[in-house]
Formats: sequence, C-alpha cells, structure tokens
Amino acid sequence: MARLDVMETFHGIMFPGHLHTQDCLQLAIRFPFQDTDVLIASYPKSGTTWVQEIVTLICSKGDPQFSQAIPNWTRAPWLEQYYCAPILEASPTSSPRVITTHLPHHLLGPAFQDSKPKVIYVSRNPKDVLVSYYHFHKMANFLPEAGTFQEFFSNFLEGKMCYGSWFDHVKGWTSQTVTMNNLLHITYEEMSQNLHDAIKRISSFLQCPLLEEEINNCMKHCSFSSMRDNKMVNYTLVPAEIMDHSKGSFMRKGKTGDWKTMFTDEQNQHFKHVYRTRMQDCSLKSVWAEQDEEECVC
Ligand code: PPS
Repeated sequence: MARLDVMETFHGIMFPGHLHTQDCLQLAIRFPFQDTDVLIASYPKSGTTWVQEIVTLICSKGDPQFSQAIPNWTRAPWLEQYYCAPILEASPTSSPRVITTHLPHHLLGPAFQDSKPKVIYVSRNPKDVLVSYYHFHKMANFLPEAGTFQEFFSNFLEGKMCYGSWFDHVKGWTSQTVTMNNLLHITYEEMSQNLHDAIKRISSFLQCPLLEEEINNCMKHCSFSSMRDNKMVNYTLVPAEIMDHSKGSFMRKGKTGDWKTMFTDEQNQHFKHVYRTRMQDCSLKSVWAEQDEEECVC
C-alpha cells in the first residue's frame, strides 16, 4: 500500500493514507480487547518506540533476542494501521499481545467497555514533541510537507496535525487516570531521568516483577545507543521512498529540552501562552518543568 500523498480524515482527524484506511480505522475503534492485552498509547514522537522496546524487554526478562529479531511494528503493531489485524491473528496466544495506538481517547475509549487491557500512556514535553515531529515530517514521505518551522509551529498549536491536537490527546488520555485503574501514565522525561525506576514501575504495573540483573539488562538494551543500532527498531528497514534516511534519522537525538535549539524567545512566549490557556482545566499543567531553566513549560 503506497498512497503516500493520501490523507484520510476520520472523525475530523487527519491520518496518513499510507497506513490507514477508513475501514481499518473503523475496525480499530471497535477492537475487541482482551484483559490480558497491553496497550501502549501516545501522541506521536512522545516515546512510543522506547516504551515498545521496554515492554518487549520486560516480557522477555531483559533478554534482547526477540527485540533484535522482530521489527517493533510486528511485535507491537499499531491498532489503527491496516496491517494490524493479520499480525494479531498470527501472534502466539500464550504471551500478552502488545498493541500500540496513536488514537485519541475519545475515539478509542468506547472499545474498553467490555474489557480491561493494561494501558500505558506515554507523554512528553510538547515543545520537544513539536521539534521531533517537525524533523520526522522532513524524512517521512507519508506525512504532509513540514513547511517552515514557523508554519509547523503554528499548525501544531492549532492541532492541524496528523493524529490531531497534542492538547486534546494528552488531556483525553490522562484525565482517565482518575477512573481507569488499568492505566499507567509515564513521561519521556521520567524515562530519561531514571530509566531504572521507569522500568521497575512499568514491570510492576504489568505484574511482571524483574530481578535487579534483569532490569539492568533491559536498561542496556533500551538505551538510546542500543536502539539506534538495532535495525528492528531504528526504522532503517523501511524503504527510502517511504522514509528518506538521507534527510534524517528516526532515532534522532533522544534528548530532553532539544526545543531550545529551535524555538525563538517569541515562539517560546507564544507557546507558553497557548499551553496555559489550553491546559488550564488539566492537572498536568506543570509536569514538564524545565530543570535547567528552573522554569515550567506553562
Ligand atoms: S513515533 O513515530 O510516534 O513512533 O515516535 P516515538 O517513538 O513516539 O518518538 C520518537 C522519539 O523518541 C526518541 N527515542 C528515544 N529517546 C531516548 N532514548 C531512547 N531509547 C529512545 N528511543 C526513541 C527518538 O529519538 C525520537 O525523539 P527525537 O527528539 O526526535 O530524537
């Protein structure tokens, strides 16, 4: 399926036609989850692939054999992408199914009515999401043209992005932590600051406790450098006409605070203003404190 120039609009949200059809999006929002499923949910560029790797490694007690042999999109397929159903049909029934999604909660929530999969929601400082997404648009030929950074910046704040608005996505999923005891919210920043504790938190949520040595093995194999060199996760297996590897790397920098290399002071002030306004009804307002500036994103 090429459809590199096609965009599908579903419930008012744009999805790349290369990976999504109206039919597979419809199927996704009615997906019959099982209580044993593990669902990784995120807005793009928030640390999705990192959590896929962590969950794979936790399930194999730190042994990298599986994560180094099977591409991440096969071991943790995106629910809304057209190839998901056949992959899940072929997957073994003994281990938990690991499924990924970028769908917003308001679209996927109804699918949880009859089941309680374990949901891990990963979020990231939106300024770093914006910068990472901007660079990804330059290499991913299935996404619209990035335009100038200023144009991309404005589109991001207005929610004119594939997979919709960052604000709606994060508010929609994290507001569920109050009622859904099967939802773990973790941030990219927590994983960056203390990967050991993040792995421990995820493994205990998955009820898969690990020995110290197993945690250390997980840490080793999901470090930025290990993942950058693992072709099952660094997207170099994707042909150049789909991802132009001469224009960038999927495993780009893997840092927190990289927005500072791109944002002007004016953009930063504008971002903070929009963030404050859009997040005023959200308790997450001050999660992304900028340690080096001792300044809060809001
Ligand atoms: S996607 O396209 O939505 O699946 O992208 P996603 O995986 O959510 O986000 C990609 C960014 O995550 C970074 N990344 C990591 N950072 C630190 N450590 C590890 N192990 C790691 N794995 C992935 C990746 O580099 C992208 O961020 P940027 O800022 O672009 O480098």
